[in-house]
Amino acid sequence: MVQFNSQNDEILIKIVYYGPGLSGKTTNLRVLHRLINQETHTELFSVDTMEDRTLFFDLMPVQLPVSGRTLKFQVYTVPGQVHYDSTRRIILSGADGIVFVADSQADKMAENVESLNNLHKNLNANRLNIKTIPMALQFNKRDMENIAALQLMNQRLNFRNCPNFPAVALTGQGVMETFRRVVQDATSYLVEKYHLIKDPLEQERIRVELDELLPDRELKEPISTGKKKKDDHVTTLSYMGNEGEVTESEALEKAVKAAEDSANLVNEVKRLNGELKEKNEKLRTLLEENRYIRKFLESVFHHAGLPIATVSPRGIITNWNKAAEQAFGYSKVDAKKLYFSELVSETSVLDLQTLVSLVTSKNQTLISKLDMVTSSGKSLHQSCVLSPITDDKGHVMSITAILSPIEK
Ligand SMILES: Nc1nc2c(ncn2[C@@H]2O[C@H](COP(=O)(O)OP(=O)(O)OP(=O)(O)O)[C@@H](O)[C@H]2O)c(=O)[nH]1
Ligand SMILES: [Mg+2]
Repeated sequence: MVQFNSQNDEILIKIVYYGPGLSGKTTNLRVLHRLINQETHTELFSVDTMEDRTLFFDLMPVQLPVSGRTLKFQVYTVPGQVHYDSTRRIILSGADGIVFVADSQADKMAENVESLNNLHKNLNANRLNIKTIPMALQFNKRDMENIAALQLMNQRLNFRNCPNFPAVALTGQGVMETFRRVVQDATSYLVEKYHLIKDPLEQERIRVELDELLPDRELKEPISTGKKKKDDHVTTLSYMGNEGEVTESEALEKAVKAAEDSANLVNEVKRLNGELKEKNEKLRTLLEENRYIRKFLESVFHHAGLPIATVSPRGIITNWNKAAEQAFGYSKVDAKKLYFSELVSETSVLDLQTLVSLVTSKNQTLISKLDMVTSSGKSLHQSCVLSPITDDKGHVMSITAILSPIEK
């Protein structure tokens, strides 16, 4: 189902894990989820299972940034149980790459062969060709007793010389190798088929980058068996219908689409969360800088050699520095109970009112001489610089008065 989005250089590729029941398909995805999740924070979705068996499918979106593009892989498993054939057929639709997970136990050979035939039939039903579709074989459960020799497995199952990997999915062995190979093969197949990238050097770069993005890694601890989904943070999509409805093609198609949509949505939300975190970080830095600037200005204000007051548009003193305390004899607390005009002698009050209304209406700095009085009634002749402090819209919020003594 390869899809391109030329606007943001996205290529969407669908990989399907196929194979008989209990061969280890879901286990492969759970391992990949743990190994890949560290960088890409993808989610693994599972549609509710009966006794841990896949009822619908598991879905894991993997997003890899490669050579300035985004390669988005939707990785699915099908249910292996024989009677879920229509589910398998629908999930195979539009597949760009297949991993066939075979069970290595000798007595499972017949089931492997049957499942491979079933894959052939369902690919045909989707107009896909088992002889050409990019495909890897995984011979899983190599840790078990009574397993078939690899040579025999190849003879019986590897009908077209596919790349093949022995694996113990439970411990992670062989899981990444298989996935990397099918990702590489599906990507190059699509790149060539649709002439997505013409430059062979860039094609080679993509191969190298994909290898780097999907390196071999040890699983820190083996995947647990039994009731497992809890410890791996798998998002379980519950299925509420009954058996009859499950096999309805339409219902299945809708479910596949809905799961894809919700998987993409979850990833988008994660991305947005990441962006939000970054913005919060920037905001925190800005606030910190702001706090620093504020402290600096406060210190300049309080320790300035000249008396400085800030005055509200109604004329009440709102701030009062140390030099003002010394010159006028009012503490900061007392000064903040006064109108600025109360510090001005009767002869200058009218001058002050005119000055304040001019500063406020014209939004300008003005200088004037004022006769002022201290708390003890002593006259002070002051030069007064009145400047407006405005908000973002240019409205005057406050006025600063910087005073300096002058000879009369
Ligand atoms: N010993 C051993 N057990 C494994 C290995 N891989 C998977 N299993 C176990 O095999 C059982 C089935 O594994 P799943 O991954 O659920 O198999 P599946 O192919 O998804 O099965 P369905 O969903 O029913 O088709 C689980 O109990 C796994 O723990 C392995 O490499 N070795
Ligand atoms: Mg399964």
